Amino acid sequence: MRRYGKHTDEDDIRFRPDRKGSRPRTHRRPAHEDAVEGMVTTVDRGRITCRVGERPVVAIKARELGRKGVVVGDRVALVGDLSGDRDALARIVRVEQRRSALRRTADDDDPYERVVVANADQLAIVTALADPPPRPRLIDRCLVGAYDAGLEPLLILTKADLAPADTMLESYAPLGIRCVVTTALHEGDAGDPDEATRRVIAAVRDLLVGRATVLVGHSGVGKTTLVNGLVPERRRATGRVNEVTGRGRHTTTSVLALPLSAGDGTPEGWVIDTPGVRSFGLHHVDPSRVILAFPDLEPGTEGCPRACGHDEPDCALDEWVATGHADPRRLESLRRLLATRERREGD
Ligand SMILES: Nc1nc2c(ncn2[C@@H]2O[C@H](COP(=O)(O)OP(=O)(O)O)[C@@H](O)[C@H]2O)c(=O)[nH]1
Ligand SMILES: [Mg+2]
Ligand SMILES: [Zn+2]
Repeated sequence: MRRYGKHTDEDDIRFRPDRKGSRPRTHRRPAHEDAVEGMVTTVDRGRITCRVGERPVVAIKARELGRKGVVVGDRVALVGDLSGDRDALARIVRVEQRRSALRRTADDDDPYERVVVANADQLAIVTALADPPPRPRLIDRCLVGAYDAGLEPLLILTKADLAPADTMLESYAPLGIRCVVTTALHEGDAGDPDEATRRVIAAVRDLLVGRATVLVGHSGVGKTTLVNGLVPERRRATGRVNEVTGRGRHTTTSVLALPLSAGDGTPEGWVIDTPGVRSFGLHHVDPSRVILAFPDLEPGTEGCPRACGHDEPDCALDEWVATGHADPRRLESLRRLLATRERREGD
């Protein structure tokens, strides 16, 4: 199968960490009974930062992991120096089985797919209403990517202070995606946010609590600004970066997971900032998985010819909606999403 052909790294995980004492082990592996669990929050070349309890711990992959990839969101087992002190270095001895994997290829012709984030629950597609203008095709492609990865999509429309959200909201209504509109957020807002900002942030936060959410979207749409509003500790860190670089703008260069704190240090979910994407390659997507996101249409595909692309004259879905089984706008949306795989970004 194509999707696992080249990169088998995440399929050779042999055991799970639960049920202490009764876990099956391979003979080759050391036991690492004292290993502690952590979650990968960022990867900078070979250095992997994990959150262990409330501490960030820097680690490298143990040799025994071989070429297995470690990405943000991975649950790992660590040994070694877990103090989190400067210069302390831990080793990752195990990567647990992934619950989900958000994949993308650079473009549709590129068979090399990378896992961007592991174990996320939700994909937040962040789109500015203006500056930069919305790019519906990119949104559609991200939606297909989310459905394929089994992540629940969420649409975040930013910069409503610059343009109205109505048209965008209408166009995505048939898909039944949850949407939230944010307005007048500003990067580097010093001090306490005003009441209006607090309300906007609280509305977004409500949709993120209890889950791990990846933010994707074109550069400049306001992802990092939003993350900073959600995770105030991050805003302070960003401020320091700006002082060092002397730049007015902080540009995100790598994937970074931040805990949505409950105030007492326990994470109430994760928000994962990513660098801007210009495209979202869908080389790996199987249309039959996209249809699973349309439970109202899916049963109608039973009458389809084999390997139906659902855009051909004898597709059974036309009949399905004509006989009132589903809203025709839903079929239109499905077809638009499926067609987005064939068209190039920016067409
Ligand atoms: N007018 C307006 N500008 C915003 C808003 N949110 C973010 N911005 C600005 O948009 C620019 C890009 O924001 P940034 O968070 O770095 O975008 P990212 O590349 O998606 O992370 C910054 O100059 C922000 O101040 C908003 O709600 N309204
Ligand atoms: Mg950013
Ligand atoms: Zn069909």
